[in-house]
Amino acid sequence: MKQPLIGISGSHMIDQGGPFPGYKRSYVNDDYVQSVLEAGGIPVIIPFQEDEAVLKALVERIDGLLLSGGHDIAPQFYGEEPERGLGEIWPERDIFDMRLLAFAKERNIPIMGICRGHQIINVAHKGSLYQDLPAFATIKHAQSQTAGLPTHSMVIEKDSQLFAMVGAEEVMVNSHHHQVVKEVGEGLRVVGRAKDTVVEAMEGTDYPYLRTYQFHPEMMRHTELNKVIFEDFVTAAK
Ligand SMILES: [Mn+2]
Repeated sequence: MKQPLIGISGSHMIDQGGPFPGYKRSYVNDDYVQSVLEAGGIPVIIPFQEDEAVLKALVERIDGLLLSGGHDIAPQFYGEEPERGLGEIWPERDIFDMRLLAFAKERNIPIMGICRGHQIINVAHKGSLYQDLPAFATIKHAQSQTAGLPTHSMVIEKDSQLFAMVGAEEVMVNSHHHQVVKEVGEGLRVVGRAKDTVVEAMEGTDYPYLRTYQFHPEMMRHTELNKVIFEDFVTAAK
């Protein structure tokens, strides 16, 4: 069967030193690329840019969309003022990701969101976020060590697609976030939570394939969880 083309939303990196300080580069973390490859897909980086017609034409050529991690979401997109704990924002990328999401949904292609991607999908579905870890989040969600190391548990809803994939009610995940889903967006349901109730995974309820993860399965390469999540997504995109 044809290998599906998986578009991965890109970010910018600004050179801090070297021959071109301040120079802008388009990129995604290599773990996204490798995880898609290992699952049998053909990864393609979708560079950040603001031409809507080009984005639409690009999404018409892919078989699945992966919204990747990055900056905090600008709170203006869910009707809030910035709070002190908000991190760096990039509203133009929020718009870029929301356009990719809208064009992908027009085509009914499989969509997966990771970390910031999970959050932007919630906001695009009229949900909201805690701008910084709320008081009830007592588990360490910014693990500040080895990116792929699973450090906290996630409890999975038994009637979910995630449970069907993982085959267990509990699994260990890594954690690199300080924003958290607050109100769950329309057409989404929570299917995985940390034991402090922080939302770690969601699924679309009225869309063929929409999965979101607050943790970073792409960084957990060589784990069974990485394999099942990416194989499920790439297979759905075939
Ligand atoms: Mn977490």
